[in-house]
Amino acid sequence: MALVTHIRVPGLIPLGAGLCVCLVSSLADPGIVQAQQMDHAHQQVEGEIQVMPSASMIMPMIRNPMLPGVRSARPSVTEFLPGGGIDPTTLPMAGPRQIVDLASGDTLDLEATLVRKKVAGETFVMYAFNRQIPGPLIRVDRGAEVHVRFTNRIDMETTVHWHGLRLDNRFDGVPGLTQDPVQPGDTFYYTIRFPDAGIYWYHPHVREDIQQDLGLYGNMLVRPDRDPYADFVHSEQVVTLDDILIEGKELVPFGREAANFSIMGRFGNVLLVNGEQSYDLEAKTGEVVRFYLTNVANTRTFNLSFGGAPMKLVGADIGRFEKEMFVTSVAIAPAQRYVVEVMFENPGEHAVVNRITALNHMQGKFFSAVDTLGVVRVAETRATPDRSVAFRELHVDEEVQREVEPYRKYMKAPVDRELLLTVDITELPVQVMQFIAIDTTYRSPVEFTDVMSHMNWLSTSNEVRWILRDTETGAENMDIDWRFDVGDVVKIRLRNDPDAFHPMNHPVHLHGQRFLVLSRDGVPNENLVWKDTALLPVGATVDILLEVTNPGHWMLHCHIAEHLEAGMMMAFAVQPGGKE
Ligand SMILES: [Cu+2]
Repeated sequence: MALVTHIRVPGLIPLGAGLCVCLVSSLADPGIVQAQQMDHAHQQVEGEIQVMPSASMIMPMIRNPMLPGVRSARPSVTEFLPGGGIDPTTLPMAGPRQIVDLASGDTLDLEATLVRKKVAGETFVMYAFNRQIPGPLIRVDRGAEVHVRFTNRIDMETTVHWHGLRLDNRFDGVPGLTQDPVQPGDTFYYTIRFPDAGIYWYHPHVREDIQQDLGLYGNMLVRPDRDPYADFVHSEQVVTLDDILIEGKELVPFGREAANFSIMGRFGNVLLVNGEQSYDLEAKTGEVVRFYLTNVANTRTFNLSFGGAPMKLVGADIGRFEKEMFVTSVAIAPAQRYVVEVMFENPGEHAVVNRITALNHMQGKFFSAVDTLGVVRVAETRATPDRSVAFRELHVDEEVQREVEPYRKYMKAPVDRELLLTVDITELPVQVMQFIAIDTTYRSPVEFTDVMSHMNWLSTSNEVRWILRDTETGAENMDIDWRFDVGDVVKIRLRNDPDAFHPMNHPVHLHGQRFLVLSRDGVPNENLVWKDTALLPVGATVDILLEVTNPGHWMLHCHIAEHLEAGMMMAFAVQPGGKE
């Protein structure tokens, strides 16, 4: 049975400097940055492209405001950093991620603990699963069912959410919906199953703005039954993308009672790959590396490339694309996963970069910026066997095509439900409110960085309420009452209100099921892939098709940690035994 067909392409898409994010992103994710909107940004960039060496140079000082009249303003929350009252020198240093291969029926002991970790020359108290940042990489075969004996040894209550898995509802890790939070010292037994091959991740579902940001995240790699693509690559790398916010010699404190940085989310100024400030990979000439990429950052969307090495986009959140595509870079919003294959044709150093278009809200100017995340050092030695012929082919996954075929007819079907994504902001200092009002004149489809850090820092979930609104009933967030039956296919329209007081992109995540992105702004998606997180740029309308397969009570929420804390979530109920 031939699952893979081959399309020979005459040459690779030319790769050059000065790429615009619009091309890249529209290729990378049907639910991502809208091309026409990015054109606006692009025009403004022309003639004033700046290359900046680091994220920290883009971000102004947070607690040293430029805006007159608000210099003494502070967030309406008390400050929180972990490990209060503990002598940090008694804490173990976090180590690198270990690989754990689990067979069906196995049990993993997982512990969330306080650790110390050195970042940018300073040592901070952070959190870790099994003293590792990222947490253990769990590798299983598709169809496996494993147990996790989870113990909470941090100074906050917590849970573990198994992101992207269609598992039993009671193990989904959502406090107040599927379980009680796990108190410090307590243990919770999770049973997790893996019906779909792909790259997944786990993280707490309590105060993600703190716990996930400080190291509580790890990947799960689910092997397919049979991998017709295994012979197309030489090696595989599982990579997390993250950032952390340091000012002076300390982490910028979090809000104890509620999250700070509620408007745009907490952007870090030090970028982290697999928990480290610099990523180093050795490769051979001609080596084809498959990268499993996960964005674990609170709010930052990355736009990644590998020093001009040709890159093929092959998979996303839950499995493979129908068709492989050559891309110049891949844009990844928080919680999203992408799988890319990169061929390192030439010896030498290839910089791993995050190339973004940013908006200076103070000046209303768009600019380009490039951050280096690490380097791939390609040795003169040639990789064997030669995989260059297979790499230049674009493969079609007939299994995925067969699976999504019945859903194509919904492209033109009427919309069943609609959510408007918007915001309500009150009671910030008047100067800040005025600034935000003016600032909204300049809209960035995707905020790739934070150039209004001080005002962002001041905003907490006491003043900012991010909203999902059911446009039919007017109900908002947890007041929305959606009920489905197993077997339903639901077309949901997501509209990101461009006229909100401060519009922002939102990665919308749905628990326990999978969906297809059918169209963006009315343009049908010709290359479907199963997903659990779709990025909604400002002003975008994205139609998703929810395949309802898994009974229980499930969350739909924005995966910007601070937007979630500021209310941007709802739950929906799925009754078992419905239509098939
Ligand atoms: Cu959001």
